[in-house]
Amino acid sequence: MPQRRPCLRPFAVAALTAALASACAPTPAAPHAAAPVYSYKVIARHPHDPQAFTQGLIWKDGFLYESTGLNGHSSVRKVELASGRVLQRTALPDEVFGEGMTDRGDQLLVLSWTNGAGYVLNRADFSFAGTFQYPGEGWGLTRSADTIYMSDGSAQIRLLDPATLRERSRIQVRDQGRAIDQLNELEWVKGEIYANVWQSDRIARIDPKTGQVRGWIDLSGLLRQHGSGGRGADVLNGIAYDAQGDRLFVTGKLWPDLFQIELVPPA
Ligand code: DDQ
Ligand code: CA
Repeated sequence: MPQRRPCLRPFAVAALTAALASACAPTPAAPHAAAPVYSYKVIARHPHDPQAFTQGLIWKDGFLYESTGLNGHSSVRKVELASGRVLQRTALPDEVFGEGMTDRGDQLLVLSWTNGAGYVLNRADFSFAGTFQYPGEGWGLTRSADTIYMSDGSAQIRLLDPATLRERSRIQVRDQGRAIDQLNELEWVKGEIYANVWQSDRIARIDPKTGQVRGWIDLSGLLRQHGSGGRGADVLNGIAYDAQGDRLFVTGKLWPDLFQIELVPPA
C-alpha cells in the first residue's frame, strides 16, 4: 500500500495561514478601523402628528419640543410624549422653512433653511425673543453644556458660541477619510453628536472634537416594520435624548409614530 502523504505539511500550513492573514489584515494605511454599525430595538411607540414635517426634536423637562418645516406650515410645538398631543404651538412666518432647534436656558433657538436667520423664542410661552443671522443654510441644531452645534447640509458642523451665536470653529465629519455630508437633525448624546443623514435610514455617531464617525445606527425598517401604518411619510429625521431617563427617541418627517429605541451593538 502506498504511504499516504498528509495533504498539507506543517510548513505549508504555516505559509498559507500567514498569506491569508496578510490578505485579510486591514490595510495599514487606513487611518481608523471601520466604524461599527449598530442596529436597534424598539422599546416603545408613541403617536406623532403625521402633519408635522419634523425638523428639530428635543426633550426638555418632561416634554418633547419639535420644530417643523415646509413654507406655510413651519411651527414650534410642545408635545406630550405618550399621546403625541400638541400642548402648545406657534407658527413661523409663511416665508420661512423651519429647520433644526435646540434650547438655550429658557429659550428655544430655531433655524430656517435658506433665510440665513434663526429665531429665538421663550420656551415658556413661545413668545418671540429675537433673531440671529448666519451664512449659508440652516439644517440641524444641538448643544453640549458650552457649545451649540449646527449642521448645514454639508459635511461640516459649525460650533457656535451659545451667548453670541457666532461661529467659533467647524469640524469636518469623516468616516475613514470619507466626508459625510447631508448631516441633518442633531442630538448631543453622552458626549457624541448623533446626526441623521438626510434621505437615509442612518444616524452617524460623531466625535465632537475630531469629526470622526465613531459608529452608525442603521434604522432600516423602523417605520415599515414597527410603525402603525399610514401613507405619505417622508424621511427619518428627529432625534431627542432624555439624559435623566437615558431614553433615545427618533421619528421622521410626517411620520405617524415616534419611537423610543435602544441601540444593539454589532454581533
Ligand atoms: N432639508 O430639511 C433637508 C434642509 C430640506 C428638506 C427639503 C424637503 C423639500 C420638500 C418639499 C416638499 C414640497 C411640497
Ligand atoms: Ca435633536
